[in-house]
Amino acid sequence: MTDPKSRAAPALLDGQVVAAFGRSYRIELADGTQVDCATRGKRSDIACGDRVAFRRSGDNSGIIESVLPRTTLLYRSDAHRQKLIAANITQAVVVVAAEPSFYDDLINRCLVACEHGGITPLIVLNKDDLPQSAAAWEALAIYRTLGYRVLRLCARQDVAPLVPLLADHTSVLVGQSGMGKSTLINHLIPGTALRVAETSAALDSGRHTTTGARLLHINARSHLIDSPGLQVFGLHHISLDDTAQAFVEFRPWLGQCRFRDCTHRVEPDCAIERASHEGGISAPRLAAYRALAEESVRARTTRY
Ligand SMILES: Nc1nc2c(ncn2[C@@H]2O[C@H](COP(=O)(O)OP(=O)(O)O)[C@@H](O)[C@H]2O)c(=O)[nH]1
Ligand SMILES: [Mg+2]
Ligand SMILES: [Zn+2]
Repeated sequence: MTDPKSRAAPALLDGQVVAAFGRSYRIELADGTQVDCATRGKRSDIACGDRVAFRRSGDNSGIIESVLPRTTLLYRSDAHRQKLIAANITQAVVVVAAEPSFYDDLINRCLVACEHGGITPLIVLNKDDLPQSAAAWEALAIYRTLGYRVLRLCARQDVAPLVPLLADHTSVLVGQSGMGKSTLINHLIPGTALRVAETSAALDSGRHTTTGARLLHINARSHLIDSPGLQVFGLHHISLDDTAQAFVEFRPWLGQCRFRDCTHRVEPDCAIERASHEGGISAPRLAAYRALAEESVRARTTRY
């Protein structure tokens, strides 16, 4: 007699995605065992950091059956698709450097994504050994004024200033390629040996590096996710209202415009516009909001 149970599907197991490369995922179980998993069909809405239920299909392989509810999700989207960056993170470390030069646009987008997603942002100016760093630090004053934490350090020499800020967090490192994210991780978690300095040829041609995201353990309670370099950060999934809310210095004035559905771009008697004239909102931040608002309005009037 065959035991009916021997033909039953393998047990459902819980694990966390610790590496996401295309549609391949490495899942870690609570005991530290790792299993390489695929998804059913063309499902690709799984991010590094996700907790999943999976079944083994072989010694070291498995199939993901479902994604467990997330506490947070950091993702970007353009008109056509969304790209998950990391899940279940509590903090996003936005890494910038004086060389190659960084874009305020990307910082603002990261801040909006964090505010919207309930993720604590932290800005790190890396490569503080470079002479151009002093000017870069000044350029970041605007974010310090808003109350964001901004740290300066030299990943190659000393990552100690960052260590206490990572305690008890699952942090994702985000930023343009070449800012030193992999260098930071290699120094924070010795033995990691992430590839440093992806070839600039790949960057120049505008292609994304194919490297996926990886989750690494600093200790039992603190974890880091290295994400591939971000050159673009579309926020099509965030509504106009939510975008305005995500600009923290707008909050005291929201709801005081003449029109209830004011988009703070062109409308008369706009409280945000007034606040910018009176100095409560800086010109670059208002411009950053308006650029995002234009994109949002365009995305909603173009249907596909
Ligand atoms: N001068 C200087 N260069 C650094 C520092 N940290 C990283 N780099 C260099 O910046 C380049 C990009 O580093 P990488 O870690 O690959 O950046 P990622 O693309 O953000 O992961 C490499 O050539 C690193 O050696 C630093 O603190 N000072
Ligand atoms: Mg890297
Ligand atoms: Zn307004």
